[in-house]
Amino acid sequence: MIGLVTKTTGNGCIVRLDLGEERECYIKGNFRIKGIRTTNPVAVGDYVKIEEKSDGTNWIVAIQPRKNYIIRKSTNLSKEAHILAANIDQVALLVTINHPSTSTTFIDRFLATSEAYAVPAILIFNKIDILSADEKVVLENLMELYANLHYEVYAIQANDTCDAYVQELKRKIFDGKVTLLSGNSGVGKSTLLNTLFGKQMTRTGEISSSNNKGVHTTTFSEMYPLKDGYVIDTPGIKGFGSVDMNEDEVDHYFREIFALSHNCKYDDCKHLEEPGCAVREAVENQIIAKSRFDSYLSILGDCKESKYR
Ligand SMILES: Nc1nc2c(ncn2[C@@H]2O[C@H](COP(=O)(O)OP(=O)(O)OP(=O)(O)O)[C@@H](O)[C@H]2O)c(=O)[nH]1
Ligand SMILES: [Mg+2]
Ligand SMILES: [Zn+2]
Repeated sequence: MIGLVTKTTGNGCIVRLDLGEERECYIKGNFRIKGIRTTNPVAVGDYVKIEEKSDGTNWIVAIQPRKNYIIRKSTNLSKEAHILAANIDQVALLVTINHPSTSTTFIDRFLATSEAYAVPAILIFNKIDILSADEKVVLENLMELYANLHYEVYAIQANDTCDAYVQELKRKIFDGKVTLLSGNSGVGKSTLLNTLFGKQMTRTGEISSSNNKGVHTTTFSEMYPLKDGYVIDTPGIKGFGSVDMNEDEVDHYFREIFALSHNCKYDDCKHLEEPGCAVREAVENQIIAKSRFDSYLSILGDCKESKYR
């Protein structure tokens, strides 16, 4: 039997069969990906072959080849990675200007990673109902910045069941696709999921008043079937470890930087100190946003660091 992994638990997973029947399965054997150590061999979104034993237990015996997968590297030096999900069509990144505040570095790292995986990203600004006047200006500027880079951008109130944009997401953007919801803890991923389904599918949590951050309410990825398509709720992430990017390919994943890099004097320009750098000139002339260039530099810095580690 072939089924779809919709949830991973401590030592097994839930597998959904063709007709919607769900079975709890154990994992048999070693399915690790060559070259990277992962904490979970089987991920939400995987298509797997299962076998039922005579004692009634179900076992995953094989994983179908993955179209793609998104990993999160652990921040310590162990180099272990966690597969957030497999076989996804698009990622929806939820961000908030405040309560909690999402940094532009985080947004840009996420977008760069999705470019590297060639998975389309949608940027959703949430909690627009609780923005101050100043924060609204920040919102407008950021929406304009990313829309100009040709990202699909939305501003929503996830806990409002009547929000027109939430309904649009449901009808036009999420239907017929496998969408991964991602973002920092507390930005409202689970809230959006509940609103999309019109009922409480999963638990949501408060924002800590002491540090203005989420409290990691969702702890495992889980996939929920829409009329046609799936939405995957994931635990909040702090950082999104870049895939192993080479120093000289980081600029490929920043659309506007890549476009201008062809005008740099040197083919292998990294846009640091090189003479005749069209990218730095564009930053100075505010054609490229300083925040984007800073994010580029921060990923480049990481590449250097891991090279000497
Ligand atoms: N005012 C306001 N509050 C919201 C909105 N969306 C979510 N919240 C609140 O924000 C808090 C956190 O929401 P969650 O949905 O649990 O956040 P999450 O992203 O799933 O967090 P983790 O599971 O920890 O990663 C809850 O108290 C929600 O009610 C919104 O649009 N406006
Ligand atoms: Mg959650
Ligand atoms: Zn350059």
